[in-house]
Amino acid sequence: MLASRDTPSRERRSLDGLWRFAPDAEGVGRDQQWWEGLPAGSREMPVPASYNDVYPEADLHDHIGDVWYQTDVRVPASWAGARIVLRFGSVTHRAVVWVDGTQVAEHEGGYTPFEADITAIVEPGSEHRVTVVVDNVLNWQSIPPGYVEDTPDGPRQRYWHDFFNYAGIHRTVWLYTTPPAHISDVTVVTGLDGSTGTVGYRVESVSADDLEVRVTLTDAGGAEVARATGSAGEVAVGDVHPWRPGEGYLYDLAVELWGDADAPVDSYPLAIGIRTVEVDGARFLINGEPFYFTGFGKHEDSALRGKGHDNVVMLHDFALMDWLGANSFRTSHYPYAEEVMDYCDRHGVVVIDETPAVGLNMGLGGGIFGAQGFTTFSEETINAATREVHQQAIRELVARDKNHPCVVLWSIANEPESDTPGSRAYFEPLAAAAREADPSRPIGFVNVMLAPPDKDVVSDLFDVLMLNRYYGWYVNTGDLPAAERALEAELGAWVDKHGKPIIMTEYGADTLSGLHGITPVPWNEEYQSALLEMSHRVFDRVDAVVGEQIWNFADFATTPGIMRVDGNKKGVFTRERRPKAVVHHLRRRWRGAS
Ligand code: BDP
Repeated sequence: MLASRDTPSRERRSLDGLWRFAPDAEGVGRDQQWWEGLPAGSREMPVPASYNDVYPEADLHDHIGDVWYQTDVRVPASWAGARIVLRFGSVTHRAVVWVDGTQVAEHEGGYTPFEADITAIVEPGSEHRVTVVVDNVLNWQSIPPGYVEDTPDGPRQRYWHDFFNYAGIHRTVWLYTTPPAHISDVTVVTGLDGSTGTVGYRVESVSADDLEVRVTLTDAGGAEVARATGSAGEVAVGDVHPWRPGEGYLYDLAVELWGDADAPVDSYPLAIGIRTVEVDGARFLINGEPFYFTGFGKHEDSALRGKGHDNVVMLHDFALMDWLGANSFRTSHYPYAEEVMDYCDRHGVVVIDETPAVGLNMGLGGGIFGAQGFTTFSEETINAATREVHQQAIRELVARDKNHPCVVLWSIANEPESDTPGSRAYFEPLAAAAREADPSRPIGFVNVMLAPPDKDVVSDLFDVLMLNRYYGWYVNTGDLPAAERALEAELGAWVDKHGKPIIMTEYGADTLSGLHGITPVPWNEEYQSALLEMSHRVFDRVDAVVGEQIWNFADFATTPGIMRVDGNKKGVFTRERRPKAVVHHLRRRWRGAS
């Protein structure tokens, strides 16, 4: 799916700002047709943002079910004759959208964009009402899954993942135009052969049978380096400047539809990076060279905004990662905002791009992260219908992010059950679907500690091993010598069994900022440093380890639990992005700082 862009043939208007807002605790809004007008007394809500932490009431923080957003927008008179589209960057977890009295869109899944062609409904020059009902319920057929328990005190949302169920309109809402005959999708796959780069492209368009597709590639200095005509083809770039980790060199692929006139009917600029990604034995290659991932598992999470995209938080986080020398991160545990992906393209930050499939594991947590006593994969729990939703989440992620050079690996799930026949049956078609959606990139899933090499039954379906391991924290707690031996032994067993590259996608220790001790003891800052230093010693001894991404970049909000102190504290920064002592070790290790 293309992002909305300003081009000579396209215009756009952001609908971000304060919308009218009404929680619908009784679930009556759909029957009462609240799209005709929200009930009296409705409040305001910023877009984009999570709604949970904006007002002080616990009821809204813990709301389950529908909330309604509404705004008015005047469609510019100058848009007469254009195709007009309403586009949402993400609405968590599902949405129905009306323009005035007409339903125009319905979308399942909280982290990928969707849009509606509203040309037939709106009149340029007039004002129109846009209404969105946002449903945050997690059920057995949602990704991520959950269920609502009826208790004597009312409903309670249960789920198996370790971050707060923030909801709302989390990303920018655009109203934009295209010409009636327009470019609807572009797919680019790049290659390198010595000093020559190749750019394979495919353009899809609508109502454009009589039009010619022209593509022109220019370098970062604006000089044309290649051109071609036709809806699919390949162009070669001599003396290519590849996109590299740490250096996000981008070319511009101008895609145009031409008729008889002396200007294109439609034009769409796509920033592309020319690079290759490949798994070779136990090595992960970018542009044919071994790449070692350093960085973090992150969250889209900050005070007040929750999961609402915020450019200040985004830039500050990237500045801190750069300060540490981190070259990569994983979009744990859902696709991040499109602005994030664009930033990574421009700056050469390497991304492991993950779907929202987290918490597909009823064996985890022993009651800590939620209710237990379920079978993960069964007719009544995670079933064929869930798999369809999961498959759609994979397709939508690839459709959105396929052209981003920063994305080097798809992660189709985090810590799912992966040691039972049911898990194999569940994942086999999904691995195939991911490969079909994008044959050009490696795929993987993130393996949980409960499924070590002698138990795991799905890793052979994937190209890399991504391992989350908590030696020294959840096991061998406080005993780092024992943790060191156990971690090294397990990594050795993975090497013997699979011989694939291993990326350590999580390891770490909850750490209360400001808590110090002469001796490293769990929860103090000295222990976080000691645990990470121990882990790094082990990684350095195992050749197949090609990456280390610490859990987590920053402390983040979770559901309440006896293992959580005002959230998960495994950040190397606090939630306010103040450093913990371990950052100095990381700067020395990743940046060579003294
Ligand atoms: C892993 C999860 C991650 C948790 C982390 C932890 O992938 O979401 O936050 O452990 O326990 O199970 O801190």
